[in-house]
Amino acid sequence: RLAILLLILTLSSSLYSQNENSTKIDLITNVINRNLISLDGRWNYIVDPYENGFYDYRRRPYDEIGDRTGGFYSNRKPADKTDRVEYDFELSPAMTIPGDWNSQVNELKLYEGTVWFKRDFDVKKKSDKRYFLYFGAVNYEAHVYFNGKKLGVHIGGFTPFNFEVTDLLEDGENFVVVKVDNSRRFDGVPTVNTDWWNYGGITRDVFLIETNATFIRDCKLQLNNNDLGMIEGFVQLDGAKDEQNGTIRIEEANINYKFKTGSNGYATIKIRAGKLNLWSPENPFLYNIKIETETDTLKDKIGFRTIAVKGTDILLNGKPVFLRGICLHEENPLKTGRAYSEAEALMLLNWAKELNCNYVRLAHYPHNEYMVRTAEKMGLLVWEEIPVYWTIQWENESTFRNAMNQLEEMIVRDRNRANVIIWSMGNETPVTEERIRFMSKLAERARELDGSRLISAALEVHRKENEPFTYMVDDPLGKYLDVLSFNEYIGWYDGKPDKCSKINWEFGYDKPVVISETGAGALQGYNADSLTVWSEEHQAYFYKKQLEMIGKQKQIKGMTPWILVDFRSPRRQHPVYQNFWNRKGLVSSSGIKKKAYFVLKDFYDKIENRK
Ligand code: GCB
Repeated sequence: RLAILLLILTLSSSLYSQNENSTKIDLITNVINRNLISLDGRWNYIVDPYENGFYDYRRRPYDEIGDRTGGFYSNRKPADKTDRVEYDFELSPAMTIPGDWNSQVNELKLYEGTVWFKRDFDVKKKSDKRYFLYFGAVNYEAHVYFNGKKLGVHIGGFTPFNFEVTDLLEDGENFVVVKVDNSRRFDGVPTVNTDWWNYGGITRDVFLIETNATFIRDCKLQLNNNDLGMIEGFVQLDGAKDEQNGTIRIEEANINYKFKTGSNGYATIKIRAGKLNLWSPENPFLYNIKIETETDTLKDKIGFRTIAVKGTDILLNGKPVFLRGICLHEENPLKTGRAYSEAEALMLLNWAKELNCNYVRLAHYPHNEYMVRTAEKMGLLVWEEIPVYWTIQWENESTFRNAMNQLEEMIVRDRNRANVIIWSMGNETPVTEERIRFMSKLAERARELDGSRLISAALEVHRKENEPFTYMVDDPLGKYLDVLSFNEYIGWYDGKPDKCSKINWEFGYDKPVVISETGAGALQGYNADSLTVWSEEHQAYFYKKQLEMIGKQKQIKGMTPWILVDFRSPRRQHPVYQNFWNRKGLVSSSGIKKKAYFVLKDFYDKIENRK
């Protein structure tokens, strides 16, 4: 018995370490401009609430003990009529990927747990190429298997990841199996309590990326904030031929820059450019960039601008800017599900544009890449955030690593986007020592990965002692931030709208202030007087009082009221006014603009014309 136990232990530990040393590599960026085989489409799925396809009856993971008969990862078929297999992907239903399961399958509307997905595909394998399996996002934990072998695990529902599959790929038929688990966890990021729908599934594009043996995996090209004529960054190769000569061509700027990568495949880039056509909301100009090395060519469209803080001003290309913004979730209210496509990004962002916004806060997690790129083309500045939301386990080391990983994947994916100006470390987190340590370390890492953008976080306000109408923002985390942001709901969660007229503000830092949230709920089509909550008139009145207050504060350099569109949330249970919808949208769940939309638009029009 001891021998058997030892055998199991060695087997499982060696297989376990194989998983740990999975082939997951650093993120491939700019994927839409690469050679792609799309794996979007219909995927078969098996709902597995007891994780029967993952654990045996002693709760041992099949993929760790190397048992291919029970584990769904092997996608086994009966060998003959005497062979018993208790699952079958092909005979199981299918759903569309990308796509969350809650909005596609009625019985799964509130489901939280494990669902297995499988997709077959054919490929003509080229012997001189490399292949990577890329996921735009899977919420929340993904175990990924390729032709029956485990590639690894990814945790975090809103950022991309990839695995190399060159050696596992067959010329001809292949299959991918993914175990997706969207159970909420106390140690998760976010944790168990959020005010949004926990859409599960493979919620963004899946690609097989074909690259050359040595390829350009990543690059960064952005303007130096202190020097309008200096483009800086790096090029990173991946592959055996790491020392190469390369060129960066930027045709519209007459740039033809030569570089050499070193023995780590890395080259530092410093391009002295002439006068550039700078990106701004009024002129969202993108240059055509072409990077060529001896073994690869990669294109992108990149805009150049500077973003900085001076005293209490935010300077875009050296000039003070007021951020006329709005918050949004990554949700399409019309189909009621996660948004993942360019068309959906366009629909949502158009509502922001018509509101006369020059800025959006992508709350509360990294949105899909189409959202960021579409905003960039439309001239919308962007705040991006990781889901460090409300009450994270601040002292838990693995929770911290999880948050860090999500931060890194977000920044690495988007650090070439000119419109992204603020990285947010989180939302409405409590003022404690542990949380300061946690979040200041994130801020430090964000600066390391991308020193060219501003760092912020949505903080909270508190009342000054013995002064009921003096509100302060002096969170010690503010010390680590470039922009002081906070959420306030005076007139909704806190008193009636006319309370706004009495408030004095004290900001503990001499920094630009951008209100990251304020808002009130209203059911579109419900009309009453301005004191009746849930009516459109009440929401419009709330905005009127808020904007009067905000308009007087000189230190406020922008705002993103909560929120552009009504969104689904299990926390919103009033049977008449809510029905699982947070109704703070300025646009309703059926796409109709509420009265308050026009109050805010009017305010933004005036601010724009003030200049
Ligand atoms: C907040 C949260 C946001 C909520 C909102 C609300 O402060 O940051 O996620 O949805 O309030 O509607 O209460």
